[in-house]
Amino acid sequence: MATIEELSARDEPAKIVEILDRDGAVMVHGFINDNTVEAINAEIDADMQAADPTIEHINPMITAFFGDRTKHLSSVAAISRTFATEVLVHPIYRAACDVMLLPNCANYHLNLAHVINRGPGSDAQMFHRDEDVWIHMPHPRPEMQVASMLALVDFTEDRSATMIVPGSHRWADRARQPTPDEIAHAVMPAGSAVLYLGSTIHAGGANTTADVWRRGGHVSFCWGWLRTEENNYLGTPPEIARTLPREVQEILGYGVHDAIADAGGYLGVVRQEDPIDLLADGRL
Ligand SMILES: O=C(O)CCC(=O)C(=O)O
Ligand SMILES: [Fe+2]
Repeated sequence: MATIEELSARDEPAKIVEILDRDGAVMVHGFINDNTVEAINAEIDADMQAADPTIEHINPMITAFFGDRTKHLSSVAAISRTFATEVLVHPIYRAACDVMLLPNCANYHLNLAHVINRGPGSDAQMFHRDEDVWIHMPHPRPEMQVASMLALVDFTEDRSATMIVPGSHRWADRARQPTPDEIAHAVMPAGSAVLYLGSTIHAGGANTTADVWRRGGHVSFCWGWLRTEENNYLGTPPEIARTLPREVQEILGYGVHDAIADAGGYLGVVRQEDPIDLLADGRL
């Protein structure tokens, strides 16, 4: 069976990013500490209890992708301040995005931040590449997305640990499907994270337990000039964004994307000004 290389959050970020680039995935133990895990879980608990797994029937595409036994929380930055301030701007995400994304943008931003709670009886998800949401981009293409699953409970094989196919980011044949021996299971304790690239094949695993849910933070970033999967300005509106630190506002996409050659112009202005400045002085 394939494996994902395991490092620690105390390792050199450059080493973590090197493995991510080489294998398309890397596991980082101790990505957040126990107190942070506990705080996030406490802050999202009420919303998670209230979430209805069958609500996804509203959008058949979502149900097909996640199944009907998964509870979702979207726009987690608007629900959990700890998640917003300690996860979204985590230095290891920054290190990975600096290397993988910055060559093609002036800055990167959050693509989405969900908590995915896969319930007992969930079937394994279909294998996919997260970057395929941008279907209009031809291949081959540079890496446009850094993604991750952050364990908010222990991830075990029978409890939907994410399945990842190391090396698949480099497969020339985009239609190739993984064989069982090419699939690794991201088994890891709460607080660890598995980082993977937008081009890496993966899927949520089956939950074969009788009664144990699997809470995982799905967090991804993309080029700052690319339309994001989740509308983060509406998901975390100015009323909430203005209470968050500037670097969180920036990662949510509130700042402008400054012009760089060949990779997007001066994007995201409001009344020709940087919305971050408008937020700071109360004009937004
Ligand atoms: O829940 C998981 O482990 C993976 C989820 C996933 O791949 C996705 O939402 O794109
Ligand atoms: Fe995915």
